[in-house]
Amino acid sequence: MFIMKLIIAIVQDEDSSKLVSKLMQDGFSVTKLATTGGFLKAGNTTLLLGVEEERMQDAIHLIETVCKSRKQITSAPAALAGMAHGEYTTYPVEVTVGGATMFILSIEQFLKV
Ligand code: 2BA
Repeated sequence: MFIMKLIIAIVQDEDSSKLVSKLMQDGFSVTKLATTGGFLKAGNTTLLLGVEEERMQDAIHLIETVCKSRKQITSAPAALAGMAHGEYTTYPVEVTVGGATMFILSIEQFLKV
């Protein structure tokens, strides 16, 4: 019986098509979810990959290769003194985007019925 892992990978939308294509080419099964980051409040992509343990490092390496980390200026909300309750302005902040945030879980059971 195969030991399987679940990789939950949060990636940038612009990296997702290329990444899914490469994963599929390499024989991985992928589910792609449209998600939203809590900080930037912008769309990102969450991929679910159920992989055999022995292929897990291959999948992680592919994700690392395709998803490049880069800096981005964005605006963050800020409440200033004198503004009415619920009113916000924004200020520019530099954030690192790209790369991938991965959670790796052990799969207790993998069933297709
Ligand atoms: P967001 O929450 O939109 O965050 C986008 C990027 O903004 C983050 O990149 C990080 O560089 C920056 N950032 C996030 N929170 C911040 C804060 N409080 N102050 C300053 N900068 C902040 P990543 O760390 O690469 O995360 C990319 C996306 O991955 C996140 O989008 C979120 O959707 C997800 N994510 C990251 N860590 C997570 C976690 N521990 N649990 C669940 N989702 C996570």
